[in-house]
Amino acid sequence: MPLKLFECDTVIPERKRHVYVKNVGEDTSMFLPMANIDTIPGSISERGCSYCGAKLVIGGVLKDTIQLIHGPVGCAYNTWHTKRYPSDNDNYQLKYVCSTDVKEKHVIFGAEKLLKQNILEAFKAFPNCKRMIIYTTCATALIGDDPKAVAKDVMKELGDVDIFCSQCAGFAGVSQSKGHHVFNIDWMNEKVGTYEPEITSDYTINMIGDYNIQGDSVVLSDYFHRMGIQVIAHFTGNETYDGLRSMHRAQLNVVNCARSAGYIANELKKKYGIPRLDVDTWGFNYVAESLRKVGAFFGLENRAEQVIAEEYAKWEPKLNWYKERLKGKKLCIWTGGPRLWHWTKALEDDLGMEVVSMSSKFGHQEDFEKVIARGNIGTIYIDDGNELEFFEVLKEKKVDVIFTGPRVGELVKKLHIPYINGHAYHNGPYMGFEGWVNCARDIYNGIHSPIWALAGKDIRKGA
Ligand code: CFM
Repeated sequence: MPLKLFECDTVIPERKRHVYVKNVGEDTSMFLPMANIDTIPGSISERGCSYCGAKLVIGGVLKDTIQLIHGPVGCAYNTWHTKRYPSDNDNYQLKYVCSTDVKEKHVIFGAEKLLKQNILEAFKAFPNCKRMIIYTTCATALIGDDPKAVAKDVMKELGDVDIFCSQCAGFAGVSQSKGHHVFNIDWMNEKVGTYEPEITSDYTINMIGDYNIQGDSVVLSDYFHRMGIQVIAHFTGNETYDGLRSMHRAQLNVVNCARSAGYIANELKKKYGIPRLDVDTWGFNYVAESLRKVGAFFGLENRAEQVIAEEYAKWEPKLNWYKERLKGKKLCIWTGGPRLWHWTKALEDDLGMEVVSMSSKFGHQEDFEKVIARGNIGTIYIDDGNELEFFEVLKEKKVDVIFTGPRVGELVKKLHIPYINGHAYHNGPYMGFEGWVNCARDIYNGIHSPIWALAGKDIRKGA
């Protein structure tokens, strides 16, 4: 079945099956864009590499763990201070990253000796850290280094340390999505079940697929705490290495980002029989629904209602102030994948806005199923979008604001269109009730910034 295409000049034939416009009365499952396949050479993709998915998204968030990148020093750049996931222990993970600084001679003669020396040096430099993740990169994977053997050797030698090896080189898959997958499965197979947590409540969950972007995890944890629920492990926001080893002890897996962490939830179900409950953690309606679902699982409906009532009383008037002013504004969501389907209805129902285009860097077809089911007629859906296609969307649609990362964001700013950082946020957290008010405030401030009056030319008005 051919896709209903977005007819524009710059969608080249090879890209046509990656773009879709939803029409009235269509069985959208027939028209899913191609996804999770190689980027076409020459397309200026926004994707990250597979190593980035393992390190920058998942493992790098852990707050008590030495992060050792085994590769050329450049691979460590994209880890240092480029993501905003704070922790309650003075942000160790945002300050330090270690690299083995592999050079040409190591590529020729092997880098395992260098790795061992670096592991020992790092443990010496951070004597309070007894946990480490080693990441292979393209160079050290290609030369066939065996970090697991080296790690085993060091664990035996030092006795009191634990090391996990993330073996997912940049080239391992078509995007960061592969890195999520490999990290999930390897962690499950090697580390889950090796540590026993202290159980303090009759109700226990793992919160899976939330990375504490600007404090998101803290907001969610507070709701669960007020409902009397213990979060055994947060995968991986504000979490410790040993916390993640304890995931087998929870009664329920609550999954937010199904793309990056659905795998581990599925494995926990298979191996330990822990059920999986998917939720949405952005937007008033969704968060209330999610708390109700978790409450219903444990028979804690009343406590869920109490938290929801308290939060509505506190935050709804503020949200309404913004809603009145944002009603009818048009926006695009151009992020990784899940945020498209998490956000589109939350922005429309809670804030009265209209989403006119969504582009996903690495979402799979199951993400597009959800995106298109929740999205509007006439909206332009793109897989792995590139700059030319983004420009084309902006020509076609009058857009007031765009959720995207700084790369595309800085580009659209030159066209005098405000952007909200859809990855690391502007002034988050964005999750939960207070978070959605923060998000509304950032959108409002972006659209109403006095800079637009001074900037003159505005392509949206054709001036
Ligand atoms: Fe999940 Fe994420 Fe996302 Fe993601 Fe990402 Fe991200 Fe994202 Mo940027 S884990 S898939 S790989 S919700 S970093 S915190 S914002 S692209 S939509």
